[in-house]
Order: sequence, then C-alpha cells, then structure tokens
Amino acid sequence: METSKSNMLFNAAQALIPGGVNSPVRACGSVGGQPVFIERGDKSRLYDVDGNAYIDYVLSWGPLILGHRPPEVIKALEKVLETGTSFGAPTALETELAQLVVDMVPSVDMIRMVNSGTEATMSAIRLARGYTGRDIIIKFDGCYHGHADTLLVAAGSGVATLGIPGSPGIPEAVISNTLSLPYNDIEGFEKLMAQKGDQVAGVIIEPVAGNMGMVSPREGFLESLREKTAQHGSVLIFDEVMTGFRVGKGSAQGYFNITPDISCFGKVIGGGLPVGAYGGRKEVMDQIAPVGSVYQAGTLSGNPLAMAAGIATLTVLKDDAVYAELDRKTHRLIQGLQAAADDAKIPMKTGHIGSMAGFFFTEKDVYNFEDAKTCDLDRFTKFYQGMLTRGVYLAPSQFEACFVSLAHTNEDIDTTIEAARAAMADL
Ligand code: HOZ
Repeated sequence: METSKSNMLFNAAQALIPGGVNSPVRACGSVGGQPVFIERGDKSRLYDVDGNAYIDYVLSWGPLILGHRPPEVIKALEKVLETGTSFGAPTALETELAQLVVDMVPSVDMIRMVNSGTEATMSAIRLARGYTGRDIIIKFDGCYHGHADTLLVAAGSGVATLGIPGSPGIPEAVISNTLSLPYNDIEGFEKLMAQKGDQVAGVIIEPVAGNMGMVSPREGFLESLREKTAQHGSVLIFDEVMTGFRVGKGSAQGYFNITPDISCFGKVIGGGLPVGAYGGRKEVMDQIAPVGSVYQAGTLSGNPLAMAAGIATLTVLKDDAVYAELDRKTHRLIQGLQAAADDAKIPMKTGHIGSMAGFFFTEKDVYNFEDAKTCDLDRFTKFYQGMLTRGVYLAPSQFEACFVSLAHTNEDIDTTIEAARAAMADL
C-alpha cells in the first residue's frame, strides 16, 4: 500500500505536534505502523493523501452517523457561512438544537451546549457535586468520560490503548473522591452504595461502554444504578457522548428504558463539528450559572456552525425508518464478521446495538475491562493491518468501538466481509 506522502506528513507533524497527532489514539501506536493522513471523505469513504480509499467504520469516532459530507449538513453550514462564523452571543440556532434534543430525549428538560464530550462530563460532575453538596463520584473501570482530571481514573480509550494507569499531573487529592468499580459489577456497586451512598454525589456510566471495545450492560446493571442512586439521593449521569442518538432514536436511555438525572452528549449531536452538551431535569439544570451558582462557560459554546450541523443531523434522525436502516446494515456487517471468524475457526465475539458495534478476539464473553484486556491483542493488530491494506478503516485500538453510517451500502458491507475473510486467513 502506497503511504509515502502520509509518512512525509507524519514526520513533519511529529516535529510540531506531540506524537504528530492532536489526539493520541489516532497515532496508531498500539497497532504498529503509522497513521494515514486523510485528504477527504465522501459518504462511507475516506481517501488518504496517497490516493488510497477506505470504507470508514471510525466516522470521526462516531459523529458522522450520516456519513461524510451529507448534503443536509453541508447545505446548513453554507447557509450559516453567509452570515458569519461565531458571535459569542445567543442565536436562534441554539434554541432549535436544544428543542430537538428535548423532543428526542424525554429525561432532558433543559440542556447546555459545550464544545466536547470532555466538557460535558466535566460539567456534569461539577453539577452533581453542586446539586447534592457531596464529593464522591463513582465510575467504572474501562469507561472513558474524556480527560477531565477527576475522571482519568481506570479509564478506557486512549488511556487503555497506551497502557497507562491514569495520567501524571493529576494530584491525588483531585481523584481521591473518584471511586472506580468493574463494569457490570452489580454486587460491588450495591455494597459500595450501602457503605457510602449518602456521600455519593453522582454515579457516571457509559450505558453501553464503547471505550474498552464495545461492552453491553448485563441485565439488571443499569437498573441497579438507577435504584440505588435514587435511594441515596445521588445523581445518575449517563455519559451518552458515544451512545447518544447512535444506538437508537432515544439514545441508550430509551433503548434500556432507564431515566438518568443528567445526560451527556457529543459526537452525533454536532454532526461532525465540535459540540458537547449536558442536560437533565429543570430542577437540576437550574443549578447552572447564570440561574444557579454552579459555574461553567465556553467562548465557542453554541457556535452557529456547530449548531447548524447538529440541527441538520438530528433532523434526519427524527425519522424512525433511519434507525431501522442503520440497525439492519450493522446487523448484516456483524453477522458477516462472525460467520467469517467461525468459518476460519478463529475465536471472536462480536456485537452491536443500533449502529454501534464491536468485536474481540476471544472465546469468552466480555463483561468488563479485565475481560477486554485478556483478549488477543496481537490478533487484533494483525486484523487491523490486514483490513487497512484491503481498504477497510477500523479504529486503531482494541479499546474503541466501530460505527456504521446511513451512507454505508450493502455493497460496502459485503466488501468489508470479503476483506475480513481474506484478512482472517492471515491470522
Ligand atoms: N476519545 C476518542 C475515541 N473514543 C479518541 C480519539 C483519538 O485519540 O484520536
């Protein structure tokens, strides 16, 4: 595969940007080789600077549920560009996007726009602590809620990819009130809540974990979080940055029929532009400045370009038929990958909820981060490289998820499965 231009650009980037990237996982360190530099995207495809084309299952790590350059989003951005790019003052677009979210997520009465998933979860934690007057936060090993100090404890995604326990630069005092338990550990959670529940400000969870590979909640797990937080007056925070508007029209909370107190969004809600958001009941959100005294701010929060992209995206997603199509395509992909592994007698566990998917090279079911870490990471690396050279772009880490867009065709899916069959022959 020709990569000389990518290699040249990567060398130049490394002289100026740590690791040559603006976010660690895309350096491809854990899967060997070097990142390809992208020239453009269109529909389901990425095209790199050396002319290689790829069927894209990263989709900018989830935001591009309509695919690259969907006409609805491009048209909305062109319209805003006729009036400006940012004003630092309210616009009707912010209210329009807020209304779309409130209409699609019944647990959300009010919502605050920010610029990333990290900002959304960081603000949600501060809100939970301000609303309850308590300090303790419970999270779950392998969940990644962005890189805010208080949440970089036993985190997934890039922290897991790089194999680092947390991060230097975070004082022990800052994380002493962050307690982390194994994902799906109902007994451990209920024991901890029995001991400390009345001191717990909030419990934050990825309702479907997507940053340790894709790991689904066991039956009763989310229900236990809801029951015990309500019992002890703690705030239940669903980090739906990845699952929001991805696993279904009502997000994961609609899929599992659980009502959190605060929801965090990102990725899809921005349609490819930088948007994060957090929302919940009015009683809780009224604690946020300027109404309440829990402070959070952002120069580019509610940026009109980002709002327009989010509005255009969610407007398409209001149609139930869209989710049926996304689910059908993703099911076709996952079924095909599983059949390919079974025929090649390669132990592989696959799964999807809506158009969020994942796979592990293992014969055991994966219920938590420890299970995920014991999967065959060498085989993942070989599969990743085998798929890349065959024109299929997967997340360069076992500890990420895959995504399908509305732009993916049956032919794309079938081509992917053929590539997987060929790549598995080399495993
Ligand atoms: N948080 C991103 C995926 N879950 C990581 C993206 C990157 O490091 O490039």
